[in-house]
Amino acid sequence: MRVFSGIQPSGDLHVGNYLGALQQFVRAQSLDAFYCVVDLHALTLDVEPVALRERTTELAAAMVASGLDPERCTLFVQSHVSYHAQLSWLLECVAGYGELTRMTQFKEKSDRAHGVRAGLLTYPVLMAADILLYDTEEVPVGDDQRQHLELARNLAERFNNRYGNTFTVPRAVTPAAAARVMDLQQPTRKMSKSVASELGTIYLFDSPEAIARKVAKAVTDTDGEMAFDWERKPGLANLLEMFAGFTGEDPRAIAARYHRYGDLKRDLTEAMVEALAPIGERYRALREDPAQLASVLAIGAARASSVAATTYQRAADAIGLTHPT
Ligand code: AQP
Repeated sequence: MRVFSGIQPSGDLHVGNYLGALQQFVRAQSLDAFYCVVDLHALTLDVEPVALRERTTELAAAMVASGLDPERCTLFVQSHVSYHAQLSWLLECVAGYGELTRMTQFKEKSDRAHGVRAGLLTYPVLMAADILLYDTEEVPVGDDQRQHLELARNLAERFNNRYGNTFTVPRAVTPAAAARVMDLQQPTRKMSKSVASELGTIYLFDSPEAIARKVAKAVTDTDGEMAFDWERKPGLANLLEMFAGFTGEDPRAIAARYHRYGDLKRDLTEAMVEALAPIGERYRALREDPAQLASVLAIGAARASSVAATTYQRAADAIGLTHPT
């Protein structure tokens, strides 16, 4: 099964990224899985060059620390493989302006940005190129990326219909629990890297004390009824889903075991700390050997390039581009 997915170096990783994406990446890793630090995507928002470089390395280290084994899967940085930007242009000439302006993430992020960059509008097309370059069948993602996956499918089908069978049509795979982790202070808003919400976001490398404090202060409700109900009790449902994401249990079964919110919060903190502490330790060790990480990424880029070159050439030929002779 060919698998591809990526994460933007747009800020510190949080438990939403871990449960929605990273944990799935680790489960799906094989010699046929490609995982990518999508640094070009991070340029759609305001970011300092020094910070982008630093975050790119940090994110690659965090992906390895979370359990990705570069011997068992291909891990690389998007901009190290030039075919991503090249295929993106071909697909931009297949995508419609209207369908891009209708993307929910574009609407939300352009409302927040000061001066909207054209890349913010076209980045779902680059994401489609990322995926289609690897003849991807499955894309493990959080629920917020479903709409972008639908666009990738539509572009693949449109291209195939117009220019002949070129791309595999991919499908999104989301986890059973915690596919959309919400902000702990505003449980109707997605936990996000690029929106500052200190108390509402649990970062992958938060200390056990910080995790305990944030979970203890998480907004719930006042009736004290223990029930898994996103409509009536979004704060509690969010905690139960996170608990389920970390333990593999069903959120309803967890709710049935508890009577008091405080007990649930205490045990959720324990489950999180138990899962995240070893990741933090591995991360700190990896950061001490930047040369080793750079070599892993160079091997990954070479492997990814050889696959991407074939697909790109197929697409370029199909659309009518010529070769130098
Ligand atoms: N809150 C979340 N719950 C579950 N999954 C989530 N993901 C992101 N937020 C949550 C998943 O993490 C992966 C990383 O995607 P990305 O780096 O492209 O960022 P994003 O989807 O735009 O979300 P972020 O982390 O909040 O970043 P910003 O703030 O930069 O937009 C994806 O698989 C995503 O679904």
